[in-house]
Amino acid sequence: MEFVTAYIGIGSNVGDRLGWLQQAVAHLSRLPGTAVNGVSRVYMTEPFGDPDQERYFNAVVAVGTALEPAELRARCKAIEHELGRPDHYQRWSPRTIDLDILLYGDCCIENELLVIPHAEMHRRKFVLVPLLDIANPQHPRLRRSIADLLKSCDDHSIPIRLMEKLLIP
Ligand code: PH2
Ligand code: MG
Ligand code: MG
Repeated sequence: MEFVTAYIGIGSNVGDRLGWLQQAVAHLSRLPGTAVNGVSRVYMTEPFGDPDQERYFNAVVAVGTALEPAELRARCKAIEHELGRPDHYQRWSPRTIDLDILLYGDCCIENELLVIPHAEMHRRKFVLVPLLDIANPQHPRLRRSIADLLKSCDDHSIPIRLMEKLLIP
């Protein structure tokens, strides 16, 4: 079986934010053909897009997976569903849990269902900062490292470190 390293951004700004992140990691670790190989620190971040809501807790998870990108995305959606998130959310609305595939190996995919690398990841400190905790991969479309993207990122918010490690229940 071929395993690919994928990075998944997780975020929550409703209810027990840390608890949702922990549950998301636990669910990811139970996916078939998938191992959690790294988890970033947890950060508290300003809500991007709509400042008038609770601050987010954000982290990034590295997985080694034999799941194809579309299957991994479907599994992430199922985890969101399992953790009480409704199917349809308005853009920028608060959320109990959000799982976004950021990178999937060196793959560049763009279709109606799936955009990998995540289209906005290079513009968001709440993604770049935790991702850099665990790895500094090359962005396969922009052909720049995560550290390099962070240097020129025009998001000037400052993610606040909350925890050194996300404890997996
Ligand atoms: N997710 C969003 C919109 N805005 N802001 C922060 N700080 N963190 C997020 O995870 C986030 C956001 C949509 O998914
Ligand atoms: Mg998101
Ligand atoms: Mg999402």
